[in-house]
Amino acid sequence: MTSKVEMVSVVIPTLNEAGNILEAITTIHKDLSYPKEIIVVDGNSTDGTKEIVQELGYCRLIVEPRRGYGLALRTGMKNAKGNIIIMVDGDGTYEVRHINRMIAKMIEKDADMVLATRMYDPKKAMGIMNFVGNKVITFFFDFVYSQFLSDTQSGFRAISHEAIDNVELNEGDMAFATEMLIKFAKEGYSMVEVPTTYKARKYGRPKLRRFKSGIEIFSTIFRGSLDADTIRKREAAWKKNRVK
Ligand SMILES: Nc1nc2c(ncn2[C@@H]2O[C@H](COP(=O)(O)OP(=O)(O)O)[C@@H](O)[C@H]2O)c(=O)[nH]1
Ligand SMILES: [Mg+2]
Repeated sequence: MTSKVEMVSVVIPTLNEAGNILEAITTIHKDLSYPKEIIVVDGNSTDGTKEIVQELGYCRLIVEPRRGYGLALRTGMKNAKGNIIIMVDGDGTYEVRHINRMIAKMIEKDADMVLATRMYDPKKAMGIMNFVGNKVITFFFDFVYSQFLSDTQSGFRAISHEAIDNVELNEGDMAFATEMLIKFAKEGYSMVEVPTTYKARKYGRPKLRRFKSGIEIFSTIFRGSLDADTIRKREAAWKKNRVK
């Protein structure tokens, strides 16, 4: 439940995003209309990302030399002071202006998490492989945990700090985003989506290794489904649908 905004902590993981990070941060700084802090968790980039962030003066830079998207976000979230945490990539692919609308939705729905879904983007900037992989993962996740999300792999989320502190997150890489959804679903936390647009990367290369991450994500979903409570809930949902 998130009924009011005290402060928003924007956590941005970066690994060699020198050509992308400035626009993302300056847009957030200018557009986000709540008290805020911007935390960049950098994986010791070698292309000048850290220097760009430092020069701005108003961002907090944390260097997390250990590899992994999940580890970077976990470190950033541990250091966040706001009651609402925004996680968003520093690669310029997400429309960061939409943070305001995500927070508005969070308050309106009293939600624990708002995800920005890219599935209604008319421009369809997501590559076909990522789109299909995401759809399959999302279908599987929704089925197992009785949810109705359309984009489980969205890395753009507004999250209640209290809720995130209440779940244990262990994944170090891309499966972190899915582990978070699983733990939230199990706690009965509410997750809603708002549509956003998606842009192709202008600079640098994605760090996503599709095959490795795909295996890790499926294994996270599968392992998470093995406890008695999740099986019982799945059975109940299945029976309810069958009666209809
Ligand atoms: N600190 C840190 N950031 C990372 C690491 N891997 C990826 N990132 C950042 O996490 C975000 C998402 O990664 P990206 O390569 O765009 O993955 P994709 O969007 O799934 O293709 C980007 O801002 C990356 O710079 C890492 O090991 N450490
Ligand atoms: Mg990306």
